[in-house]
Amino acid sequence: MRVIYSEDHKLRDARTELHAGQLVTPFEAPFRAEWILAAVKEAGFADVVAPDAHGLETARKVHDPAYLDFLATVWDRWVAAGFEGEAIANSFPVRRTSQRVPDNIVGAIGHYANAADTSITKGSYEAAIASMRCAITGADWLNAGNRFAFALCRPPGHHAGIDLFGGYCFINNAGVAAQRLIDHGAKKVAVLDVDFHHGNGTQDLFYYRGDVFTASLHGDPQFAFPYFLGHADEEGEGQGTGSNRNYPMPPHTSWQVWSSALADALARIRAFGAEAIVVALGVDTFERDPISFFQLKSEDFIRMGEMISAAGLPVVTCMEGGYGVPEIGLNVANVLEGLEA
Ligand code: Q9C
Ligand code: ZN
Repeated sequence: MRVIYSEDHKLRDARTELHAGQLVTPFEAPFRAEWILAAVKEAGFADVVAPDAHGLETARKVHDPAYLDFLATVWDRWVAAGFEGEAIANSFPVRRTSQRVPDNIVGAIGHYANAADTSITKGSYEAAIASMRCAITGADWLNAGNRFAFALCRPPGHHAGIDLFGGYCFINNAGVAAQRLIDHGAKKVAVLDVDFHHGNGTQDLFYYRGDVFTASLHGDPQFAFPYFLGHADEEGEGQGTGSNRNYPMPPHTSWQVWSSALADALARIRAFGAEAIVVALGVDTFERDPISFFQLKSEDFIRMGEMISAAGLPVVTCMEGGYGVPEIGLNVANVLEGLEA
């Protein structure tokens, strides 16, 4: 298992998250990657490397280039407008409104936001680029003929859509990794999203494409973020018809129920003919995650890795969510151990 990690994740260190009507210290914070890295090393995964210095070529194939330009410049534009706080979207193009991009930075940030929970700060873009580079470097480890890589991505990516940020995500790292595998000759790949939250961004990237199968296991959007996508009847459209599968599950879902959804997703990934799996790994399915409502226990994450491994395909795992509690590190290490078992 090669592990790819960049210190530059620390450049993403916001002071504020709009949560429950207050500006709180963000759940998605630098300690997460530090705890995960320490636990992964402690578990014996010692092959830790820095990512290669990739540009935006791959990201431009899954994101709107104008959106990537926005991410690169939003902080400077916010500061130039004279604002002193962190950049938070508060006005949105919703039903029956124009979808043109406003010149004003407050309008532009609303246009590109799918939630107001993700304050943009100095360094957020640079950290998102470093995170994306981890994912690409992980994909390239598979392209070189290896079976397993773990991209310790931070900030996470699976809520970032074609031209949308939010849910703590800016660039869709798992989506970029999938594109990288395709660009290096894979005809079909799968993104398997086991984060507690629906992978709405990844679904958006590939919804009309037949070369990337997307499956997401998550809290039912009737009860959980991202609320507006993730239902079981979203199956892909056009060329992508049948290439998206959602497994929404209710509060208190335990391993017994969750793992049967995983088995179904893995069977469909095999039937699709995927040559590799990109796992969007959130460990916010853990029973004591502070913002989620599933009941997985630490030992369940070993079984999760074993089940994914039994599909027999190369796997690049990209870090997504998992918050607050010390067990996030152990739970990630357990997935990696299960994969290699
Ligand atoms: N303020 C990931 O796990 N906010 N993102 C929900 C807490 C959004 C989670 C309520 C949660 C996003 C990558
Ligand atoms: Zn999550």
